[in-house]
Amino acid sequence: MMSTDDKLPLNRRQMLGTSALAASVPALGGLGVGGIGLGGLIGAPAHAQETAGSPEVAPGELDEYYVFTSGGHSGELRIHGMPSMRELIRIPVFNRESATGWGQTNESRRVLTEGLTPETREFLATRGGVYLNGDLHHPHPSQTDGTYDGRYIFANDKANSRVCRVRLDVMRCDRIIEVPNAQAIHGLRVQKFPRTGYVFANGEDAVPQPNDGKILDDGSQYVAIFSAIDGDTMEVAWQIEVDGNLDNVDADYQGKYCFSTCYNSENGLTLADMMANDEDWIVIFNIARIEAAVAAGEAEIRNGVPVLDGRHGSPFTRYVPVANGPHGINTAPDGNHVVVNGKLSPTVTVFDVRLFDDLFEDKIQPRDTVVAEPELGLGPLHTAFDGRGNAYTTLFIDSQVCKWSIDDARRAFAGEEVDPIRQKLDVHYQPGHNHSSMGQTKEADGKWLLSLNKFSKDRFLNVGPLKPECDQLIDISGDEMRIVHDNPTFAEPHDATIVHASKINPVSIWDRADPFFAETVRMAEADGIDLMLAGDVIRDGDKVRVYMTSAAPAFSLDSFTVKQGDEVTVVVTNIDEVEDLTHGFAIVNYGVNFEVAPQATASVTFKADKPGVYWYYCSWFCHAMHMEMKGRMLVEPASA
Ligand code: K7E
Ligand code: CUA
Repeated sequence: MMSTDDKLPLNRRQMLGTSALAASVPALGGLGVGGIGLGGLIGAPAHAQETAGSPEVAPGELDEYYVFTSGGHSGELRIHGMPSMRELIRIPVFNRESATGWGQTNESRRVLTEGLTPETREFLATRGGVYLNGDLHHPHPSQTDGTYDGRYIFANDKANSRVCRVRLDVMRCDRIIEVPNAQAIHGLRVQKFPRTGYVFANGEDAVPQPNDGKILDDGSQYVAIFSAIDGDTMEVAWQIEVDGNLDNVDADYQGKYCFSTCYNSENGLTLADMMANDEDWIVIFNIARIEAAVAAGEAEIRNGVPVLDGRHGSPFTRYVPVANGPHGINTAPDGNHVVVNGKLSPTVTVFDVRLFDDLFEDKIQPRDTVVAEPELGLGPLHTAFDGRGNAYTTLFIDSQVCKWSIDDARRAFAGEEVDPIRQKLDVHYQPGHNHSSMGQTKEADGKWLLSLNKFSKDRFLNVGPLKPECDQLIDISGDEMRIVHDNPTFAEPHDATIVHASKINPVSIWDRADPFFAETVRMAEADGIDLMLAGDVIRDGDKVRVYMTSAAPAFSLDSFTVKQGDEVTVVVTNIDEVEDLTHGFAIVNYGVNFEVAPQATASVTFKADKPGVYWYYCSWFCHAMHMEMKGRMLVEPASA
């Protein structure tokens, strides 16, 4: 077998080497706790701190921040409270979820299917109609003028090339679209200014265009696609073809540029090929030029989407070389600096967005936009900011967070004798993303840092071969970083957004006019049913619609009768108006369960193909008589 090292330039091997990356995985313990000696900077101060940060939130007290955490290949979105790090709720998105019926109710299936391409719908027809998996990495709330506006949160699905939108008023996903032409939507960030606006989404993997059956075993004929999705309509506004591939993305605070990392400028199809070159690049997108070209009709319409060619030489893009294998890309809250994390290089590369105008006018060379390139340690993946000029970069291989000064890094780059590194702190273990409170907005407040560590190893009771990840809360309010809390998380938070609670204002009771179940309300109206008073069975050929209300502790129907072979739709409306009084509807041995929150309507459609008596019951504990909240579905045999 060919060693990848043989293909790497010597300097890259010395800096890190693929062997070091590979070796780090089995050798985590050795690299994790002690760290690699670097000038006495390593290690959390063991003594008590004078700084204020405590993770304790007393019983009955509320957290100061919402943390929107990705569920990775669990496919869901989660909300934690910070600083307690208590898990508050899970919002199903790309997954199938048992407690809420996500993926089973008609309302959720509408969300899961209506944004799919016709080809995908056909593909799923024999697979239950919906995807059962997803890989949600990057949850990012909508912004207005550089800070959160409380409307939506957007996220990617790497596994099935989708982008979702979750409403922050009801904390429910209301729209999922499949992004055509692109494959494996990975990096996702939102337009910060003037508002969101665009949701920027990277198609990580290059494929033949169109991907209609030609294999083309030469990667140079594959093309990766960058997409801008309109966050209001959830339609793809435009796409642009790039050279190489696309990993992570971020946007500026001026509304002019967004930028992505590329770790496979080689268009390689194997690990060795992807790492072959000494350098990869970031690609910068000029939003105004792209919009003008789309408006002028210069784009090719491909699968319904305007697509422009942004490969080398295009007026829409600029490619800036950086060391091999960059990963995260993060805009600082100062509005000017963009940090590209080296991954395979121990450096991060800092760009100044104020130089991008000159770059696009060809007044300067691509590398002239680099203003700093500090060497921080092994495996820099992502960077967060405190709003006081400091950056915090995760070092995957060193199992550390490195705090450094952007200003000092600039001075060092300009030739001054100054060390930009302020502190290195061991984390446990192998951090990916990290996040600071409000740190992806111009309101970064520098209080908390969350390190999302990929391995927990010995930090928790052993639960067998499959172990949780480990999220660590770090107080960054003082001069020194200090770990104050560990919490395990299930597979696999990649990314998170920490939002001050004042920005988020969810409702407690559904509005009866909510569009989420409007289609079901329309169906009832067509049947002449008032859902708030319903207790009806409507037969329409072999389709049967069963309408009932739930009010603790009873459904309005004690039983209903259908015939074997009928297509049955059960519609439940929760007429309780009490906060937190959610009911559920489960049919025993029929594989049905869903949740109906106060004033909501939810429905499910299934084939009544088994005759007999089947009890249905309320599955969300709602009342002292919750156990008695039930009834019978009577399925008469077809022969009767
Ligand atoms: Cu670094 Cu998908 Cu954001 Cu994971 S990516 S770590
Ligand atoms: Cu209604 Cu339990």
